[in-house]
Amino acid sequence: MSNVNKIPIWFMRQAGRYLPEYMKIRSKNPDFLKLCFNPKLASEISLQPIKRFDLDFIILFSDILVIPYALGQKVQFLKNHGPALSCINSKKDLNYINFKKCLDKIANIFETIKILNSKKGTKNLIGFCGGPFTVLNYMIEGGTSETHSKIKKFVKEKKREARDIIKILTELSIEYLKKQIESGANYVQIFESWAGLLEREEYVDFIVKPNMQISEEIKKFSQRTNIIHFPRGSGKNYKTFAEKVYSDVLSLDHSYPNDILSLLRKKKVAVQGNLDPRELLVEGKRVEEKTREVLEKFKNNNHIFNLSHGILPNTKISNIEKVIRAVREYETSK
Ligand code: 1CP
Repeated sequence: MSNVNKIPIWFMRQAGRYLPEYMKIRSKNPDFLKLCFNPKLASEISLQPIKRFDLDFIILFSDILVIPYALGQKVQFLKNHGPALSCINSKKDLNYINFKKCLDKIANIFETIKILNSKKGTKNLIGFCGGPFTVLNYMIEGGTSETHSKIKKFVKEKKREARDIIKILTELSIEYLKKQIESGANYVQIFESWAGLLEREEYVDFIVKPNMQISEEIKKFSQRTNIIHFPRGSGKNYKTFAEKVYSDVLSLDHSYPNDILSLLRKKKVAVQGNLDPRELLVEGKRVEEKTREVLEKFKNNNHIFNLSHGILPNTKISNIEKVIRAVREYETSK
């Protein structure tokens, strides 16, 4: 048995709509992007779940869609609808000049990180961006999509255009993460939430290669920064990803092949995950049992406890508390 001391815990989307203290600020700030660019409020929101639950990681309050905004695309968050982006079909539809100008547009985010860095104490501070393909997905779909038909068609029929935009997104994301690290983030997570849409050579071209480039450049820039990758829905491709892309931590959902755990041990990559967020909606003791199942599954790996995707808006706070208690009890029982 590995030496289970403290199992670090945080929750994807830990700052958000399930928290009344978030809703209080949100109700007075109807423009979501403006809220992301308000360092005082954004840092306060980032710290809300830490104050309530004493979690081990603070995550920057922002969104992956600030990158299309920085590139000049129109990005809005509509009430009860989610993101809405203006239509683009090629690199030419983005009238950006250079990366410096793009990052200047979202520079307030770095101020938020600086505030968090001054208040983080012994906690870790996570900066983040979307994976290039995931950001491209929203740029082409124009928002949330059930079928993802536009992006699938785009990568098949307009491969060159797709490659061109992915190249811009990859390079801009690298510069964006570097600035977050300079401002105080000691972890960065790359949310490749729609990795599962691609297979075979498209997975290699649009998921593996851009994420490899991000890891290489970030490690060159800062050895001590920990990189978390989350290629959600990768299924059997999780192994290809783990073999090719450098990670300090790999976040797993439920699609991963079992033999990845020994591969990650060999490569000294920690596992992050993977309680299903839907379990947090269920009453009773089930959530504690499910938490223990996750802890048992990963007990031989270095493990950061988390979910397999973000907290859902109607999650009960008491269930989050049950999960945290179950993790802490598990530690002391070892
Ligand atoms: O209405 C509201 O108050 C906004 C809800 C909300 C919040 C709280 C959105 C809209 N984004 C966020 C914050 C956010 N988003 C964070 C920081 C807070 C934290 O984690 O505690 C992070 C890391 C994200 C990342 C993000 N945004 C992802 C990747 C993770 C994932 O969920 O797969 C994606 C895909 C987005 C896009 C996005 N932002 C918001 C919505 C509704 C969506 C679309 C999601 C979808 O397509 O289903």
